[in-house]
Amino acid sequence: MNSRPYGPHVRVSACKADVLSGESMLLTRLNYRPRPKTRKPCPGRLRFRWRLPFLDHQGSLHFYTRNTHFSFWTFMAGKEPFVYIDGEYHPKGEAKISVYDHGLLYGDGVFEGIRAYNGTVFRLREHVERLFEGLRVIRVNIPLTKEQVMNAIVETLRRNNLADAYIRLVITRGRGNLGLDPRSCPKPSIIIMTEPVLPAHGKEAREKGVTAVISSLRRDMVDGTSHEVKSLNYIQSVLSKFQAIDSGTDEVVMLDHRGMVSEFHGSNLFIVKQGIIHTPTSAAGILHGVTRARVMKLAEELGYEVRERDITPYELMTADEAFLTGTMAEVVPVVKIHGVAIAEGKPGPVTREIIRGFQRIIQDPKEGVPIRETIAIPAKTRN
Ligand code: PXG
Repeated sequence: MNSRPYGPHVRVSACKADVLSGESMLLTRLNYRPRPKTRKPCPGRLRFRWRLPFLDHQGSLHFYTRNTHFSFWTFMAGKEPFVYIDGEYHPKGEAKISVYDHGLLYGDGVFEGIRAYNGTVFRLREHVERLFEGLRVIRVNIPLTKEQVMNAIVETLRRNNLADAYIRLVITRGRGNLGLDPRSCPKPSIIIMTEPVLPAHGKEAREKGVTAVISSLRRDMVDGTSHEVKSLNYIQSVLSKFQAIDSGTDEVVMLDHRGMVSEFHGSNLFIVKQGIIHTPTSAAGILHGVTRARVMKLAEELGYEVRERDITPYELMTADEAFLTGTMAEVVPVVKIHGVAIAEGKPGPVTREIIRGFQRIIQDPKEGVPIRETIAIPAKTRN
């Protein structure tokens, strides 16, 4: 489901990676078309050699230009989407950083993937907290407070006229020389990209469930560089994703160095056994998922017992239910692992209840920061 070949007339289903490639909605179910060719780049302005506008399956109008695709409202605003870089807003086609940036040269940086639903940035504070934790571990100091980072995100969404969006926040070590010594990089780069997301995104996966294979690559041992840091180095996850692609599954389960279940290549893992919900601990090298934390709380609110513990691949394959959680994926049932059907091989009742609860939560303005609001910057305490 997640692999989408280029080419005309390909029907592929919408899923979580659609917006991550910067080509969101180009490849969703109804609207795949090859991009039209334009003669000259004309950065920052719309170019008029397009194909005909088209409607998506939600009835929204979409356009293509050379570099990107526009929703109707962005088109009405007459601009390319803006990308925030170090306090400035650049049209997407001109948003560039140096090839000497250590984020590119060494994967030296951290990032966050965040969602906005219906005008509220879902759990924005939690994402920014995790980002700052990562920055502390990798020893990058940015000249912004958490509140200023949150304000930059909501301002980027406002400028791009987005209410339902995927937000990518990236902090890199910055420009340096070719050696890996971080001391050659005096100034980190702060980047915010946003893309529209269709409200019905991921519906099919939620309803039918997805399949997974177990990766032959293992999550690193837990030290400062384990997957607990959401760093710019995702090679392990990318190579594992190839294993899913090669075996025709949607997802891939990562084990830790002991062979215990860790997480998926880009989402956290839960199983249900005899009515109890289990999920691996951070000792298994998982990312402390923002969605994972909210789903654990939700499960408890719904009356379920949630246990964080080691899970063996055998326990995973013999679970009553399994599901994954992630910002883009939300909550998705996993119905087959390494060729073994999970129970009946279809989404189970607990998972479906969690999905319903989560769909409610994401529409709740109290679960995040409204885009129209500016985040108050706490007064400095004098001493
Ligand atoms: N584990 C890993 C390794 C992740 O990358 C999650 C868990 C879920 O965390 P949140 O905080 O989102 O609940 C992630 C985050 C993709 C993609 O294309 C996925 C993530 C990040 C970047 C890209 O699937 N997931």
